[in-house]
Amino acid sequence: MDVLTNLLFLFLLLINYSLTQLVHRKFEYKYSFKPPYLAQKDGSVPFWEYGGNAIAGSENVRLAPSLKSQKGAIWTKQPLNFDWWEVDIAFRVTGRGRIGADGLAFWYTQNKGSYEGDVFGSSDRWVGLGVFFDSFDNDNKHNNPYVMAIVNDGQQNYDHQNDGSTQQLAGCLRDFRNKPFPTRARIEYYQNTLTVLFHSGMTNNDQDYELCLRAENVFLPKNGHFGLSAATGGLADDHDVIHFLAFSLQPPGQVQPNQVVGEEQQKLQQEYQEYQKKLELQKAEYRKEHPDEHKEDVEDWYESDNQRELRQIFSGQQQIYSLVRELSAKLDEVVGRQERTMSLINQHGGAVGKPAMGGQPGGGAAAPPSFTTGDVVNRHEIDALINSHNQMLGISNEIRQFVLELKQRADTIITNQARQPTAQVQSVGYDTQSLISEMRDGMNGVKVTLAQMATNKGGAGCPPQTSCVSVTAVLVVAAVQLGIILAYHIYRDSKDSHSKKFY
Ligand SMILES: [Ca+2]
Ligand SMILES: [Ca+2]
Repeated sequence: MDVLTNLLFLFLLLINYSLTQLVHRKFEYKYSFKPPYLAQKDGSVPFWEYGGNAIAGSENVRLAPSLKSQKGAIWTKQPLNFDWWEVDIAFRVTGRGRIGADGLAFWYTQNKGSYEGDVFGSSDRWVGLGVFFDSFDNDNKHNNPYVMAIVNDGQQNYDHQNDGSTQQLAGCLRDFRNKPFPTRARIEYYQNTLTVLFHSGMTNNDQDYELCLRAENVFLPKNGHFGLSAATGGLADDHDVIHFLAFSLQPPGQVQPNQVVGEEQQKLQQEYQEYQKKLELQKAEYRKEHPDEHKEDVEDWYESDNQRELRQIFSGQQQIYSLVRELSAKLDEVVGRQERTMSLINQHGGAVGKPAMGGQPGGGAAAPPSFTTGDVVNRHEIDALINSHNQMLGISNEIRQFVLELKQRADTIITNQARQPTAQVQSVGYDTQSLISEMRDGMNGVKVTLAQMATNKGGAGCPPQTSCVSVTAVLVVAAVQLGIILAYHIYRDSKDSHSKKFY
C-alpha cells in the first residue's frame, strides 16, 4: 500500500508540475504588424490606426521622423480579448546627433491615447501601463537612454522634469540608439507580473535578451488597447518600429475546447486565403507598373569592396564578442574555484590547528576525510588554478592578436577610403610634375656645364689626348636619356593603373 500511495503522490506532483509549466501561447495577428507588406497600398495598417506625424511603409512604421517637434502614434482598433499577453517590439532609434530626443513608448491602456499627446507623442493621465524608451536626459543626471515602466491610474501627470523617475515601477539603463541591428523589447504581463526583457541590437541572435525589469502585483485594466508612440523635441531621431508581435498567454486548463479552435481555424484559414489572393493581385499590379524594378534587384546581389570588408570586420567583432563572453564564463569558473580553494585552505587550517592545540582529533572537526593530507590536495588545486590562469592568458593573447589584426585592416580601409575618390588622378599628376621638375633641373645642370665648358674652351681648350664631344652630341644623348626615363615612367604608371583596376 505504501508503494501505491507513493506512486499516486508522485503522479499528482507530476500533473501539478506540468500544469504550472505549460502556458498556452498563441500568436494574435489582429494585434500585430510585421514586414513585408506591413502597410497596404493605401497606406493603412490592417487592424491598426495611426496618426500625427506617423507614416507607415511596407517595411516599418515611422512613428516620428528626425525633424524638430514631431509626434506620432499607432493604436490597435479593437480592445484586447485576452487577459495575459506578451509582445515583442523590434525598433530602431537612429539619428546623427551624439544625443537624441525624445524617445518611444509602448502603451497598454484602457482607451486609445492621443496621436499628438504630451507624453512621448501620446496622452498624459493614462489608465494602464506605459513602457518608455527615453533618449533625452531632462533631469541632467546622465542616466539616459533609459527604459522604464510606469503604471498610471489616470490621476498623475507624467513627471517630465525628473524623467519619470519619481513614478517608475522599475527601469534599466540601456542604450538603444544607432545599433547595427534592430533593438528589441519583450514585454510580458502574466498573472499580474510584468517582465521587460531587452535586446541591445548588437547581434541578430534571438537568444540575446536580457532582463531589464520585473515587477509583481501589477494590476492593469482588462480589455485595453496596445499602442506605440514617439516624439522628437529640439533634437530629433527617426523612431521606426519594424515589428510588433502580440501573443496571448493562457494558463493551462483554460484553453478553449478543440471544436471552437477548429471553427476558428477554418475562419482564419479563409481570411488568410483572401489576404493571400489580395497580395498576389497587388504584387502582379506592382510588377506591371514597375517593369524596371527587377534589374535593380540583380544589383542588390553584389557588394562593394568596402561593404565586404565592413561585413568581415563586423563578423570579426562578433567573434570577439563571443570569445569575451566565453572568457567571462571561464573567469567566473576560476573565481569560483579560487573561492572553493580558499575555503578548503581555511577549513584545513582550522582542522590542523585544532589537533595541534588540543591533541584530540575527534570531536566535531568539519574537514572532509579526503582532505586530511592537506598539502597534496592544496597543491593540486593550486596547480589547476595556475593552469586555468595560463589558459586564460593564452586566450586573451589570441584575442589581442585578433583585435590588432582587425585594427590594422580597419586602418587600411580608412586610408583607402580617404584616398580613393582622388587617389589615382593625384598620384599621376604628382609623378608627372616631379618628373618635369627633375627634367628642368637636369636641363639646368646641362646648361651650367655647357657654359663652364665654353669658358674653359676659350682659355685652355681640349687636352690633346681626350677627344672633345660636341655640344650637339651631349644634347642628343641627354634627350635620349630623358626620353627613356619618360617612357619608363609612363610604362610604370600604366602598369600600376592596370593592376589597380583588377584589384
Ligand atoms: Ca526624458
Ligand atoms: Ca535622466
